[in-house]
This record gives sequence, structure tokens and C-alpha cells, in this order.
Amino acid sequence: MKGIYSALLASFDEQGKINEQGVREIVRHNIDKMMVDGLYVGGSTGENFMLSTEEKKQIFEIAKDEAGSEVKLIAQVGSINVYESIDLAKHATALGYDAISAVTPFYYKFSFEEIKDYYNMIIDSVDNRLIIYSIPFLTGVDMSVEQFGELFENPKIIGVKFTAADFFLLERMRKAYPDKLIFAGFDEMMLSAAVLDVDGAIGSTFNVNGPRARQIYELAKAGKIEEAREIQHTTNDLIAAILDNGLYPTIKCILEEQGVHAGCCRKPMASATPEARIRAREIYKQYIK
Ligand code: HMN
Repeated sequence: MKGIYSALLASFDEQGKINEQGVREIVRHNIDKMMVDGLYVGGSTGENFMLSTEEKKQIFEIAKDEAGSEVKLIAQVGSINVYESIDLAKHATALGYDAISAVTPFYYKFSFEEIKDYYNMIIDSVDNRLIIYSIPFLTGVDMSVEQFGELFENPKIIGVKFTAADFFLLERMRKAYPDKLIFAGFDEMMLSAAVLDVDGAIGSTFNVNGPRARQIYELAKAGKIEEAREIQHTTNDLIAAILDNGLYPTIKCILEEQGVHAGCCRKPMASATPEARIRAREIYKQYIK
């Protein structure tokens, strides 16, 4: 399961309906052009938390149908409705997903015991493996090295997607759990995470910057830090420009520039304004074309 995974974008039409062809094109672009090792389906980047259960299942189905066994597939099934998570975990497992992942339950201030119960309920319902999705800046859920260790006691919980800038915690986790998979979640910090020997990375910007992401990762792993740093600098010029212009809408516009029908965002998330679209075209020409 190691390697570079795109956090898959979803495509919607102007009414907010899933654009199946668009999703297929995004999958193909990631496999054929971005040359990723896998896809993380139904994450933040997939606008997942704004979708109905049926729509989440539909995205899992389309992605699997298009990707087949060409790359590894991880299905993000987390929801504060744990029964929905279980339903989605079963669906993704039946479709043949290589692993499932679940965001820490958010909104309410769940105790660690409740979080642990949530993960065990989800993974014990399926014959599959689970990757914890930790993203404290969006969920407000911070876990300690010891708490991750308690979750890892379940052998079916095989790793974590670590979307945080806490490199002290990342280093402690690497040392404590050498056999668990740690995926870096912040694309702009990939070099630092790779130096700490993560097992891969999962990111939104890999949908348009996959080859550079791989270069940073592989150069850093090979100890070629200066070369990796140069590419991280260029990558971060691109990421800073994308963030400044609106993260997902801009990535979608950049894909549209390449003939990939990434479409609109799902309301209440706004799609790119005409000005943002023009700026996205400039970003594409400056950093990607
Ligand atoms: C997902 O769940 O879709 C991604 O794995 C999340 C991923 O960590 C991204 N985080 C968010 O979008 C919140 C990053 O790729 C991020 O977009 C990128 O580093 C730019 O900040």
C-alpha cells in the first residue's frame, strides 16, 4: 500500500449532481498522466462530507469501475454517523477496495474511548484493513502517540493518514510504530515528511502535480535533499498560488484546462468565479503546462 496517492476530486454539474464521465476522466488523468500509485476516494478533496450515502457509494463504484486493479484504492468512509460508515465500509469492501479509511469523528467532542469504539466498530464489520484519517485542523481532534498506539492494537488498523504540521509527533510515531503505514497529508510539507521516512503521501494537489510530488518523495528517500528541496520550492509556489485562489475550485479549473471535466463544486462549496478561472489558467500556464 506504500506510495503516492491522489486524493480524488469529484465532478459535479451546475445542479450539484455527480458527473459520472467527469469522475471517470479524473481517475484516468491520475492514472495515465499523474502516474500515481493509488487513489484516496471520498476524502475531503472528494467533497465527501456534503454527499448523501447513495452518492458516496456511487463515487466508490465509478472510481473502482474506471481504475479496476491498475492502482491501489482506499475508500474514505468516515462519518459521525458510524452506521453510515459501516454501510460504506461494507460497500467499498464488496467492490474490492484495497483498504478503507475513516476520518476521526468530528463536531461533538468525543472522548478517546468513543473514538476507539468508532474505529473498532467500523473495521470489525468488514474483512478489510483501515487507515486512520487524522486531520486535526479541520476536525479539532488531536491524538497522542500513545492513543494512536491503542488504536493500532487492532491489527486490522494498519496505518494513518497524517495531515498535520506536527513533525515532533510524526517523528515519535515513526519511531514507535515502524510497522504501521504513515502517509503524509500536507503536500506542501512532503519533503520534511519524507525525510522522517513516511511510507507515502495522499494529497489533493497530486491531481495536477503528481510527477513533481513523486520526484520530491523519491529524491528525499534517496537522500538527495538539495534536489528534492528545489522541486518542493517550485511545488510550493504552485500550491501557494492554488491556495490563494481557492483550493478545490482551482485544481478543478486546472484540470479543465487539460480537457478533464472536473466540473463544479458541490454547494455550499462555491465553484470558481470568472476571475478565479482566469487566474487558474495563468497558474496552469506558469507551473504545469
Ligand atoms: C483528502 O482527504 O482529500 C486529502 O487526503 C486531504 C489532503 O491531506 C489535503 N488536505 C485538504 O485538502 C484539507 C492536502 O492535499 C491539501 O489540500 C494540500 O496539502 C494543500 O494544503
